[in-house]
Amino acid sequence: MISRFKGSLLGVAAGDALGVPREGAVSLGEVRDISSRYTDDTAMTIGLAESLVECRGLDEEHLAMRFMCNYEREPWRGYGGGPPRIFHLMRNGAAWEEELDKRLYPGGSFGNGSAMRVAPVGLFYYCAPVEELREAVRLSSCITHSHPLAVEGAALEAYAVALAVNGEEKFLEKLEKFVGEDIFRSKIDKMKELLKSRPGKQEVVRELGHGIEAFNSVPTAIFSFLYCSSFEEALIYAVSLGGDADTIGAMCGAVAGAWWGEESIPSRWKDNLENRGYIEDLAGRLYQLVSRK
Ligand code: AR6
Ligand code: MG
Repeated sequence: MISRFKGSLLGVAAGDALGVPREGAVSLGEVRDISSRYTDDTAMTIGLAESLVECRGLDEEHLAMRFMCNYEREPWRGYGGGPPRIFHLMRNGAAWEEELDKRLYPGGSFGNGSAMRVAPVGLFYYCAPVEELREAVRLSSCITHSHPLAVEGAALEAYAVALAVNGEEKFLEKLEKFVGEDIFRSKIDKMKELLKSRPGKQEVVRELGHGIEAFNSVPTAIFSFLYCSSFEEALIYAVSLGGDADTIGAMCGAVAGAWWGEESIPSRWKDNLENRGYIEDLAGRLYQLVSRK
């Protein structure tokens, strides 16, 4: 179990660092080696894990402050458009509870920024009732992403991580029962069709998307995990789809690492991962907390 926890968080960092050189790519090329730095996906995943460990559960206010402080320490991590503006508003006195993303986007942000960081919630709530997991995801998302489609994308990603930690054989069936919003439901239907054939990458991108929106990236990341038969293959595949490659890689890595465990991560990646020791330590502390619950 501890290997699955470590695999998931290291998986985020590996997918993120593998995808960096492919971010925004329209071609369907492959990369096989990770870059020396991870980006906001991993930085925010670390923030969420730190807050869960320190508060022994989800504390929105603590989490909002942790996100803000971690951003201020490393603003160069390649954050999306919204979150830095939200952290500036908070620093200047705006209340984090106000769903500040609604000031930036009508109805709030449906970017994938709350799904990309959510793996620690899936780990922490992996054997809790699904409603508890859903609620914790909602709280973690709304600080920067309050649009229902961002919340749903993050919930789907967290649940996928939880299912993977459990080694759930009825993975896709359970995901189907869990999903709420129509756009995600139709993507899961498409995913099932694609899994029956050997689709070209163009077709996968056309059907599932590879964009920055939660609904155009979370299903793609989960599909990449289901379509491939090892951690390494899944990550190389996810990132080869281009578009928001680092985030699709990170979200695929969270699930694939939880499924195949830490040992499945190639050592040429693990050995080059920035802050590997710290990330592993956080995963270990998260595991200790959960196993004592
Ligand atoms: N209406 C129209 N466009 C929207 C809306 C909306 N309601 N919400 C989001 N977008 P943001 P993130 C579009 O700014 O989700 C980093 O590179 C809009 O184009 O909330 O944290 C990470 O690695 C907006 O700019 O940021 C991830 O790849 C975009 O979605 C990514 O950024 C992102 O939403 C995460 O970004
Ligand atoms: Mg990205």
